[in-house]
Amino acid sequence: MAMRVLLTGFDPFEGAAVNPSWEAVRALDGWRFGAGARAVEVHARRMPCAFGAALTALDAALAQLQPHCVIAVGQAGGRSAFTPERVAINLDDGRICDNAGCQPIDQPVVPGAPAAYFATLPIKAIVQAVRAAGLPAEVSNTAGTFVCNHLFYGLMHRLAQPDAQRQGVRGGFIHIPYLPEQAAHLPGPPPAMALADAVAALRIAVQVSVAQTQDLKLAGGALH
Ligand code: PCA
Repeated sequence: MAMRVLLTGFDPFEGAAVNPSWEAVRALDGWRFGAGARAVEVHARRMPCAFGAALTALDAALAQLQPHCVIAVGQAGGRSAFTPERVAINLDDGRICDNAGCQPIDQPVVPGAPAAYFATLPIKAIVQAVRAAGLPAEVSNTAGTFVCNHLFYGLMHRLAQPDAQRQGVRGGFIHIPYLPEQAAHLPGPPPAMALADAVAALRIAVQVSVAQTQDLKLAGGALH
């Protein structure tokens, strides 16, 4: 029985034609590596960029695949690196409307649930391994307050429930930069990461996540 890894990416949003997160995770759909007890199979699923609907799609993917590890991925336009997120907060505060036209302001993702959850992926080990491959990576200490944080929080809340805990299911979220073809048409222009590089970094994140349950004690903080 192979270990199953669920990767999620998002629909394009804010008028964009593509979302690098879906382009990157779908490139790894069906990827298998390792053998015997160490066999791993990767499944990619596309999430709507909408509050609520994203968690409905996540629930369907979790129920169908029963994954051992979940890595959700989203676009963070303007970032210059592959950024595993440290913390999900119990807050929806949309700067813009989601794809369903909703813009919740200061609402909890899950009423009455904890203020925050930490990712349970080895985020510093991922950053170190991605850098060792020659690609820019750093820990991020905020996933924002839009649909990415919403999905990340919803995921970690589900994984904090006793059945997921008993099974040792781990999860987290990684934000990735714009694709060069997006940045080319934006004022600035903002930093970008080629799709092949995002896919290579994600491949490393999957391999490190299944191989390592303990994170490394490396500095990954920020002053502000
Ligand atoms: N990025 C947005 C939502 C979907 C995505 O790819 C975010 O960072 O919240």
